[in-house]
Amino acid sequence: MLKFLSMWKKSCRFAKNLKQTKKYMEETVTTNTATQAAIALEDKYGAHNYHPLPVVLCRGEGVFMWDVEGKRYFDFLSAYSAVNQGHCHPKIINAMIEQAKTLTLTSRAFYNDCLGPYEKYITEYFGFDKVLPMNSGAEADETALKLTRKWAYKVKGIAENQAKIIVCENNFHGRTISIVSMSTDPDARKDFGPFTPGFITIPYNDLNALALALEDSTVAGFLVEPIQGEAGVYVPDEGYLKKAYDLCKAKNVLFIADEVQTGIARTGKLLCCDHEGVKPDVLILGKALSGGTFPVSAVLANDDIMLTIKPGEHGSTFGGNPIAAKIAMAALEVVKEEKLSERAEKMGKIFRDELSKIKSDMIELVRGKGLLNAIIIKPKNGKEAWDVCLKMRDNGLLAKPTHGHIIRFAPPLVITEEQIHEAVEIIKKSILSFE
Ligand code: IF1
Repeated sequence: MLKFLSMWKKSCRFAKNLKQTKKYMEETVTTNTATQAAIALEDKYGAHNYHPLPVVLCRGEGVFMWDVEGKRYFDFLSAYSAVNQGHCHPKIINAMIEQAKTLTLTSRAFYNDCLGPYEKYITEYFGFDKVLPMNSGAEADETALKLTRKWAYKVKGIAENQAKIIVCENNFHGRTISIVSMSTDPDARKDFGPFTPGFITIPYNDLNALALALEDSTVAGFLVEPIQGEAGVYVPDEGYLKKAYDLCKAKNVLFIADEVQTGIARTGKLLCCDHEGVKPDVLILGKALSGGTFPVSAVLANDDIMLTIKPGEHGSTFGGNPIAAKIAMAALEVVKEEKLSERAEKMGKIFRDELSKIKSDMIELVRGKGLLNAIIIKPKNGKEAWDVCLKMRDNGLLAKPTHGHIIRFAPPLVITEEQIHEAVEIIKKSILSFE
């Protein structure tokens, strides 16, 4: 019986895959063989852990990307906010090339002449005593969790193995086992258990729930995204972050901000927490720290927290490598030199204003901050967010749906006002084509 059930499940999955493959074929039927060949190759040799929009890109510059057929697109995803400084920013690429020719990796078994200057630069830039360099966002989140636990035992005095960290429903912090242990998304968790204990989950944007959870004296930290990205650019109420921070302070609990997606000018301030004058105890950065050129992430904190981790207790082969150090400095310089926070703030306002002028009942809601925005799509005549994204692709703009009915719009922050208007015209034309 069990065997039959498992065979049945397998055949269902097979049917679902077939259906998806058929959908791919239909989606790509109008495109040429170079596109089809590239997609077929990934399909055959790559794990099927993504469902990309059928477009094969081969070049990027500023706000644009080009596909293998020579067609140009506005990039309205920016690799999930990694490419804030624009594709292939010359200053960042130059820093990368120069360092790549000189010294790439020493490991942290030795000192190198790039890491110190970078550590000085980034800590002064964000106003913290210390930085711990890692590579991916998930690793930086993991680092923040370990750091918070260490602080709980060494400083706060919580009994061994008892420390808890409060997290929010619908969070997204990455893909590792401990991070999916914090997740409430069934796709992220299902069949990946057993999970890491020590997390308390509360609803996002709910101060009462936070206050209640903070009554537990074994709580060491509160980990929060200032805007929930994966949840569909869910912006909390004004004042939420500040009040949450104050509640944490009153209970000697660390306020840990995951600014991997919201940080580095994306939302119209250097950090999203800056909108409410909150300085996190632990700050997590990734993505745009390299301008989308290299995996570079970081955790920042002051000495009382950071120095609880001792030599040998944490690290990574590539974290703080010379190329990453040079790239990150260049990427952060670009943010200042090109006033990207101010740009994101100004362009974001124009973008949301223009979007809300589109008269279509398919647009249920426009929301966001700076240039991290989303629209909620109400399906019409069986057409949903995915179809809108395909249409926008045909019209020269790339964006990706999330949760089936939300489309995220996050162009590189170097976008000009004229380009915003041009992009909105494409979005408008695409949505109105379903009327
Ligand atoms: C994927 C979403 C965005 C993040 C926050 C940590 C990480 C991320 C707040 C981990 C990563 C990504 C990863 C990407 C999809 C994506 C995403 F849709 F899933 F939510 F951006 F909106 N903290 N976000 O958003 O960073 O380890 O990936 O470097 O395909 O998983 P990472």
